[in-house]
Parts: sequence; structure tokens; C-alpha cells
Amino acid sequence: MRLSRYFMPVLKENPAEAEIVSHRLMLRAGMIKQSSAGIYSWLPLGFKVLKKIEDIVHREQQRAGHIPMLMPTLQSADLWRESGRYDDYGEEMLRITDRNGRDMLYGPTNEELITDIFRSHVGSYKTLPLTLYHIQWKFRDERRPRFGIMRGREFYMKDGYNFDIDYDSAMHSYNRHLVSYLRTFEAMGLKAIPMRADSGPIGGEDTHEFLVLAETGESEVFYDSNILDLKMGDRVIDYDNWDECAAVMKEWTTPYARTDETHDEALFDAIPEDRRKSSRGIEVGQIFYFGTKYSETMNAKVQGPDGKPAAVHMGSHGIGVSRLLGAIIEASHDDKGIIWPEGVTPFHCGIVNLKQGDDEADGACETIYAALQALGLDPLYDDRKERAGGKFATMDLIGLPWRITVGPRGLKNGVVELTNRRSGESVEMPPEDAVKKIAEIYAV
Ligand code: P5A
Repeated sequence: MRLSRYFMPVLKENPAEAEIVSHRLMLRAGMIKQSSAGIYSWLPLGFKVLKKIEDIVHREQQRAGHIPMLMPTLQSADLWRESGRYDDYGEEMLRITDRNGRDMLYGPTNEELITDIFRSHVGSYKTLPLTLYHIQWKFRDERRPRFGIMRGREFYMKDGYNFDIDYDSAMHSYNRHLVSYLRTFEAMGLKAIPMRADSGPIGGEDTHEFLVLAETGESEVFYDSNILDLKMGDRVIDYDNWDECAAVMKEWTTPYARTDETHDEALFDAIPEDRRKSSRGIEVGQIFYFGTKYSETMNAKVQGPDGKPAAVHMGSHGIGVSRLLGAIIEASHDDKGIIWPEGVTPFHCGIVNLKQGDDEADGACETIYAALQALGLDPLYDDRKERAGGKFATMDLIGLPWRITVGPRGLKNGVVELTNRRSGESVEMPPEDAVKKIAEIYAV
């Protein structure tokens, strides 16, 4: 993309309404625009990162054997009356009446809708286990939408639902989700810690939240610092292997890690003092096992192996896809702007032309731009007639992990400069080597 033809309305001033750094930087980088309280338009740069995050979520879900689909945003109130949650959900639910006077709602979550789909089409335990998921907009009429897309009213969520014949199989689904979530967050360059939590309006007893540590987080968390050393890395996981998934679950849930809702002082005090940590965290995902809560009330039964009807065991599993942008920025920025991890960056690298209009500089930039594109990479070429300082400030603000700087002085010696956004380190090299280096980084 050529910046001169892109739509990236960068703000020079700090927007007064932004209380936390991620909100401020997303507004300043022209990624989002508020349309009303807690509801945002995703401008091209923000939309690009949202899609990158969504792609990682899809990839890891499908690796785990979960099946993608799409359910609507608007749901019939009748299904929620069946489960008993229509009244329970309270003021967070946006209720709508259609032209025929039918009660509808903008879905805050989809347990009822998926249970209805399941009971309409599945009659036998032989179809199980089954996990369906989608990534769809949700609406929760939060009392205090704040921090930009971090606590929105309209937000983008991955929500998945498992159907199993019994408790043991459902526990494997729970463990499998935990493993896939660990991998998902790591692929985004995030450390998200699973913590025993409270199930709230979704219900059930077993639930873990995934928290990214950040001062601006809304949750108070307590943990054993040993958990920070754990990593999924590139280990190969057989998602059908119950023991393997259970072992990962055990590894990650053995060190103490809880939110304030389930915090246990006695257990916490048993940890050696130097490892006892408390801080704030951003909840980027949550997994639930709630057994037959919905299958009983909504009569979602299948014929079991003994020929008798059995209510299926269910869980639901959510990732805050839009919230993740904020969480990543909170975890990865400096005083100049965002620093995107390579896995989610909107463009693979920036190209800064220090002297737009200079034949040699323009020519070298065009060659680099074309070479990167030919490799299937997506560079952002700042081809505007602007001062170098302004171009650097924009690149730093929008946080592309790599920048290639091209100017007449370097070109005289046959070199351009490759700069890492995080370390600030610059290395001079011939233009072809810079392209090769970027290709290596993104393994193309
Ligand atoms: C699990 C999937 C559920 O709704 N039902 C379907 C279960 N879980 S949850 O924890 O309530 O939400 C899942 C994730 O969505 C994000 N989230 C939000 N993001 C932005 N703005 C909000 N107002 C908001 N509310 C929830 C969180 O990341 C949460 O973990």
C-alpha cells in the first residue's frame, strides 16, 4: 500500500477522551472512530489488525478440530425464555421489537442459539464429540463502556460450543480449548495466563479466564511468578490425545493463578514470598464447562450408547477478538507509539523515502516495494512529500515492526537502512539484503 493513497487519519494531538494508552494510540493512529458510546467504526488500519487476529484465532481453532460457522447477531427472545436467561440477563441485553411485535435481541452470547441448532440436527451420541464456533459481533449494553474497544458495547467475539456425551469427554473438550487458547495468544505475541475465575451469567462451575498482565487491566489478579516461565513454544500437540491435553492443563494450572473472585489467601500465602505476585490483568478469553445446564432446560438430548436419551454435556469458550487489539497495545508500546508483534502487524514493514521526487530514491523504493510484494508480503510505502521527521513519527506511531529507510546519501554507497521498531537498532545493507531479511523474518 502506498501511504499517499491510503486512508489513515493520524491525529497529531492526544485525544482528551482516552484514559489509557491503547485507546489513545488507536485513536491517534487512525485505527478506530467512535460512532456512539462503546460502538466503533474500524478504520482501515484497525480493520487490518482485527482481521489478522481473527485469522490466528481461526487457524488455531481449526487445528484443534473445531468447526467454523456463522450465526446471526439478532436472536429471537423465545429461545432465551426457554433457557430462563431472558429475564436473568438484565439491562445488559439490548432488546428489540420487530414490525410484527416479536421480541428480538442483539446477541450478547450464543449458548441458546447453538443449543437450538444442535437439538434440531443431532439425534445420536455417534455425532459426538462436536465443537462448533463462530466469530461474530456481540452486544452488551455495559453500564460503563470505556477504554475504547477494550470494554465496548458492540464487540467482536470468538465463541465456541462443545457437545459431549459425558463428563470425561467434556473435560477433554475443556482441556483442548485451554491448549488451543494458549497457542492462540502466544501466536499474537501475548502472554495470557489462565486463572481460575467465576462463571457469572454463563453459569457452571469450571471456568478459567485468560489474563494479560497490564496496569490498566480491569481485573485484580494473584499469581505465582513461576507461571510466567511457562511457554507452549512450538511443541506439537495431538488434540485428540486426552492425556496430552490434560498434561498441558495440569502444567498451567498447577502454579497458583486466580482472579480476585476466587482468590484464596491461605493458598496464596503458602507460596514463597518472592514468588507471590498481585497485579492487574486484561481478560482476553474465558472457557466454561456448565454440564447439562442448557441441554436440560432446552431439551437437547441425544440417544446415548445404552439407547436411552441423554442430555449432552456442554461448555462454551470465548475470545475477545476486538479487545485483543487493546490488550496487545497495552502490552507492547513505548512513548512513540505502538509496537506490533510480527504475528499481527497490519503491514509487514514500512518503507520510508527520505527524498520523495529524487529519481534515485524513488526508483530504489519502487524496486523494494515491488520485490516485497512479489514475495507475497504487504509493505506500507510512505511516498508522501513530507519531512523525514514526520515520516518517522508516523511509522513509530503505527508500530510496524520493521522499517526500511531509503535516501540519496545511503544509495550513493549502495545501502539502505533496516530498523527494528522495538530495539531501535538500525543496520545498513544493500536493498536486496533488506528485502531478503524481511522475507526471512516472515518465513516467506
Ligand atoms: C464464552 C463464549 C462468554 O460470553 N459465551 C460464549 C461465553 N464468555 S465471556 O467471558 O463473557 O466473554 C468472552 C470474552 O469476550 C470479551 N468481552 C468483551 N470484549 C470487549 N468488550 C466487552 N464489553 C466484552 N465483554 C466480554 C472478553 O475477552 C471475554 O473473555
